[in-house]
Order: sequence, then C-alpha cells, then structure tokens
Amino acid sequence: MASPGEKVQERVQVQKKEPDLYKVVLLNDDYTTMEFVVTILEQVFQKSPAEAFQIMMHVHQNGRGIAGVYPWEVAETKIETVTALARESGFPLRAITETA
Ligand code: TYC
Repeated sequence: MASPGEKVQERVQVQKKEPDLYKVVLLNDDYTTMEFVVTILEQVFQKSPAEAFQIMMHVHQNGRGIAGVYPWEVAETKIETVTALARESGFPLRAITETA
C-alpha cells in the first residue's frame, strides 16, 4: 500500500507491444489427400477455395508452405486442430510453427 502523499505509478507501460508472430507451416506427405488439405486450409485457416488450392499445390510441389501467421497461442491451437482432424481421418498431415 502507498502511504499518504506517496505517488503510485499507475501506468507502467503506456504503449502495448505487438505480440510476436509465428508462421504455421504445412508439410507435404504422400498419403494425405489434396482434397483434405484444401478443406483444412478453408476451415482452419479461413482461406478462400482458390487460395486454399494454391497453397495446397505449393506444399505438394515444394514440400512445405505457409498456411498463416499468428500470435503463438493461436498458431499452437491451429496446429492442434489440424493434427486432431487429420488423425481422426487417418491422415499423417503435419503442421509446425516457425518464427515469422
Ligand atoms: N502430396 C499429397 C498427395 O499427393 C497432397 C498433400 C498436399 C499432402 C499438401 C500434404 O500438406 C500437404 N496426395
């Protein structure tokens, strides 16, 4: 407690710092269907059908590709969701984070 007359510092940090961002990177494999990857990109990463198809083809041809860029907690949750949906459907699809 501050004693009478003592000044209390009310605002320690005036400007909020932007959160660090992380890439969610999708990895290619030989077993996950193209259709499933497109669906994941639409439903989990909110991509349009055209963009989802383009990203999926990029991953298929280059081995990896960026699904989105998010704060840490969001990126981790997206990866958990992708992994859970893929395992439910019997696919080995993997996603990882990288510093953006
Ligand atoms: N290579 C897969 C196939 O030919 C398609 C695929 C694309 C899988 C992207 C994973 O992250 C991926 N069926």
